[in-house]
Amino acid sequence: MILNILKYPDPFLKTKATPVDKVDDGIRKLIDDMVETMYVAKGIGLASVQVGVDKRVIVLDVPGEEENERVKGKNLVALVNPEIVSAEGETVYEEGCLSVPGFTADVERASRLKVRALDRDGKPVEIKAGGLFAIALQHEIDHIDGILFIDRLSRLKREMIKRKLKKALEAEERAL
Ligand code: QAP
Ligand code: CO
Repeated sequence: MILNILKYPDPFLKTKATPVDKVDDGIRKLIDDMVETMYVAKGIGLASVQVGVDKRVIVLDVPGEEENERVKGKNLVALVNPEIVSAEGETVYEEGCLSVPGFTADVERASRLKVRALDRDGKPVEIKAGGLFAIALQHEIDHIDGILFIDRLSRLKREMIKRKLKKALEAEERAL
């Protein structure tokens, strides 16, 4: 089932989501729906808060280094209750977000990290990440803490993007 993706400035995007206490069939259905929604929207990551669900679940499908050898679904990861246990280094990447459509901005993040989580069977997993995968993990974990990439920009840049987004939204409403 394809889910509706909430767009900024929807106040639900500020939700600090609740941990999942049991990975059951309901959570697995949520994961499947989120994956389907992410692919339809042509995203590389999606968090439960973006589809209006107050649970700590993220899905990612970040292209590998060897683009040519990539098989669809090969890089698919679904994590429940993800936690960053260590982070090091610094990197800057021009990020976008399905909840902030049409906008990108440079965001500074850690370049390498270790994440602990539960997989779709409720089994504990530990992931070591670098490159774009590490950036995407931090972006999605931010979402389940109610943080958008625009919240990590300088005040000036953030206000500029917010103003443009509001204008685009008003133009959309006028067209209806
Ligand atoms: C998060 O972002 C991310 O504006 C995933 O018009 C971002 O999938 C991880 C998208 C950067 C790592 C680096 C955005 C699609 C998709 C748009 C996305 C748009 C269409 C964003
Ligand atoms: Co996002």
